[in-house]
Amino acid sequence: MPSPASFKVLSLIPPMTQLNTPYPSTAYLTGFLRSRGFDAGQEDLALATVLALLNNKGLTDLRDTALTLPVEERSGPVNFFLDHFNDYAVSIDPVIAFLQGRDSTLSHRIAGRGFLPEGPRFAALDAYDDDGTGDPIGWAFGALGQTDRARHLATLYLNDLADVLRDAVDEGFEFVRYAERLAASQPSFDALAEALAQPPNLIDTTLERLALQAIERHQPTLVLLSVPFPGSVYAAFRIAQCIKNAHPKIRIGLGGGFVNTELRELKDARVFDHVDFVTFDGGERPLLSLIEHLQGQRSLQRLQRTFVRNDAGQVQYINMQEPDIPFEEVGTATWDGLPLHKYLSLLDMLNPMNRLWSDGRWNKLTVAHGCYWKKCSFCDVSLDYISRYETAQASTLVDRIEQIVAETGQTGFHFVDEAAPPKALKALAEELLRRGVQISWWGNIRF
Ligand code: B12
Ligand code: SF4
Repeated sequence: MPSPASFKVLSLIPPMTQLNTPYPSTAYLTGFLRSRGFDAGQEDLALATVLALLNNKGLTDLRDTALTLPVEERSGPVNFFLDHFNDYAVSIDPVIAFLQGRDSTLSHRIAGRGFLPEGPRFAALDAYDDDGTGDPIGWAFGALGQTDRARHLATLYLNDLADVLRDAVDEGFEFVRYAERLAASQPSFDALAEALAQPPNLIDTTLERLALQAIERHQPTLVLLSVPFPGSVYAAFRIAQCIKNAHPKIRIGLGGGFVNTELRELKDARVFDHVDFVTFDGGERPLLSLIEHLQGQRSLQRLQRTFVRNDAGQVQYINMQEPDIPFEEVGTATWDGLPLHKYLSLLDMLNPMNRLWSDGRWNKLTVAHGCYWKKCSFCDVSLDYISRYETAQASTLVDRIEQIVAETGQTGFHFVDEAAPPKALKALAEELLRRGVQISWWGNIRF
């Protein structure tokens, strides 16, 4: 076993994933490492970046950037923002507080439609028939659904600002993905390398500042960058780049759903200009071995599912067979260190099912590891996160649930299994009933 002493791990969520609740990988890795006695911390740089851009000072910087654009290159959203800048400047901090659940009575003013500047995104409301009432969204919210109505309007307002960031700063910016095109279905590292060689824009400098502040706070030996989606790859590399420049001794690992799916044939050594290790699949086993290695207790050749750049400058895959950490023993995810009261409950689409994606701070948890079904013809069922189906006892799961509720004070759970496993869910439901644990939960089934 690696000695936990003086080894500090910092797990980071790069922009963008989602804004209403943290993506769970750092919570899983941090909970696991702490269960093994390590000093582990985590930060959500996706939320932090958005909050740093969307406040009075951030919008002033955005206006200054937008004003540098030649007049003929300013898009509709940019012109609207510049024309109504003062309305944005006074409303942004209250709107963020409202969406964070800190100022609920603001809903009256927002829903009254006199408070927010209504940019191009509000045109979507014209698509609905108001039946002569003058209220095009009355059908969705009725007379009393004022908080939800205000949340929807505030979301349109933020979407207008996201469009300004896209048009004035970076064409790849969106709230749930960032520069996705640079990583999605890219045959090579060229597009990313080229983008990373560009001078940093307003979003990059904000992200870099926040990343370096996180490093100062945590003083890590090892940084783990988790990239679940193509829309968080570019920012992960920007973070790695600035950490390497400022703190060349810090080791950096890259992993997560995108890596597990898209980087299995990794050949381009330039990736290792920015990160030191790329690992696949369930992070627990590779991470323990990696830490042992960095502490001088394990040779490089005895790592699991890890790509490195060897002394000859070539990409080398190392995978010494060793059993994975069973799902029963991965510990309980922890949200400690993440600013749970700062997430934004957005109401993007007027569809009761879709609102679950972006509204509310759900605790994310897996009921099992892998997929119980493994029969879809289009699916690569050889991947570990699908093929290795492992359950935990219902009592272990409910222990985890109780611990998470005690830690976060919140009782909503999103079960993020690839495909919700009916048998395990039934056992879980029975154990919840037996203990009288009151939670709300939802998950995804696959047709
Ligand atoms: C639940 C889920 C969703 C949900 C919730 C998303 C969310 N924001 O939380 C919904 C349905 C909304 C969704 C949407 C999308 N998803 Co999705 N989703 C999943 C799913 C099934 C589980 C994710 C999860 O929470 N896992 C639990 C966590 C704890 O696991 P994990 O992140 O993999 O972390 C573990 C390891 O990877 C590793 N690890 C992670 N980071 C690191 C870092 C280091 C350094 C190390 C050592 C290890 C490590 O350790 C962790 C613990 O073992 C995965 C498939 C899967 N089974 O993983 C797809 C998956 C992540 N999604 C995927 C995609 C593409 C998307 C979308 C982009 C689809 C789209 N085109 O819109 C969107 C993006 C949405 C967004 N911006 O939030 C892909 C990503 C891979 C790829 N092709 O790039 C996956 C892998 C599915 C697939 N095979 O296609 N998704
Ligand atoms: S349910 Fe999902 S993970 Fe399971 S086999 Fe089908 S596509 Fe693959």
